[in-house]
Amino acid sequence: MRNLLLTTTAIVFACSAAVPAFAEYNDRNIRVSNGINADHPVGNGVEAMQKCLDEKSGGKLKLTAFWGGALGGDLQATQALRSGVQEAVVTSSSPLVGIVPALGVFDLPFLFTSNEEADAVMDGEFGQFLNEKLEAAGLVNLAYWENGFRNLSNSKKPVTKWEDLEGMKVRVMQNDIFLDTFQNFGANATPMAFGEVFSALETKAIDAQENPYVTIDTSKFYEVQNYVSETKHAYTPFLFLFSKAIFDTYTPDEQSALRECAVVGRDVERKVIRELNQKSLEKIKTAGVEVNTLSPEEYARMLEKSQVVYEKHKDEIGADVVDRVQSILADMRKK
Ligand code: TF8
Repeated sequence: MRNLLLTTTAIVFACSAAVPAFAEYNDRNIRVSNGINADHPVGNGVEAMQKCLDEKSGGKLKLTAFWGGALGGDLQATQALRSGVQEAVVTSSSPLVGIVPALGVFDLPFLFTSNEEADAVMDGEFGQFLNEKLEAAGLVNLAYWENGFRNLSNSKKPVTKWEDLEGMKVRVMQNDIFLDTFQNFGANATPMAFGEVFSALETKAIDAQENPYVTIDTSKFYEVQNYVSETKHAYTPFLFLFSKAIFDTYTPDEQSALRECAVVGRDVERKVIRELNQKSLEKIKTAGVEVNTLSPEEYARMLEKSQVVYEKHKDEIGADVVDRVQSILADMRKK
């Protein structure tokens, strides 16, 4: 009898050493809020992320998405994460500079010149470096998704050079770098939460706003704007943020499933948004909006004109942060 007991114990021990402990998943309802609408590619990303979570957790980790700012704007939702009352948000980095000043690096005008540069910076050690700053502020960034290169729309006239912005009432995000960028071009820049933009354009309280083609399409700005100028003056990322207070209560399996699946969602979202970009542009044109690009000369003049914005904001972003991204980009451009 005693021998049998010993043998059984030995077998149990042997098994537990060889087989990893059973993955541990609890039922979790994860609210993810967004300012954009469900037909934006973030919707495809969330769907892909859910599929991945279903496979890993056997349906226990559930995302519930809220669109169109239903749980508040980017900043409000992010504060709800920090105080642990909401799980997740897909937000632009720009409204969060009051929380993590280093994020302002992405607001610097004309920083990135291609998707490849943006992806390499976000997905590499620089993105990780910023993630550590976010964590210290109570925010776990699961992955960088794409918002994209921003273009200017307005109801007044084609913008082909920075001087055309003189006196134009342009809505900017609640962010001093964007404010200065447009003021520096002579515009009358007005910070405003995203949720108010459509009606402000419709009532002509403002003339202009700037966002990627896909947002101009899915948020229906093209219905209340006459001109779009492809300025590509900034590439702003989306962050898939999780409340650190809540994340810390999850099991290691749940945490790694969320991290891995956010990357799966990211890849789908980026693929869809890059395909949609061209279709959104066609849709905007078909709706009767006049679209123009900038000549290389005028693009260079805008870039040149914007250098003061770099100087003015470098210290508040963190000189080390700005130098670091610029040296990564310089290395990439050499190749
Ligand atoms: C902006 C941003 C927004 C996004 C969206 C609310 O212009 O680009 O479009 O953050 O998710 O405020």
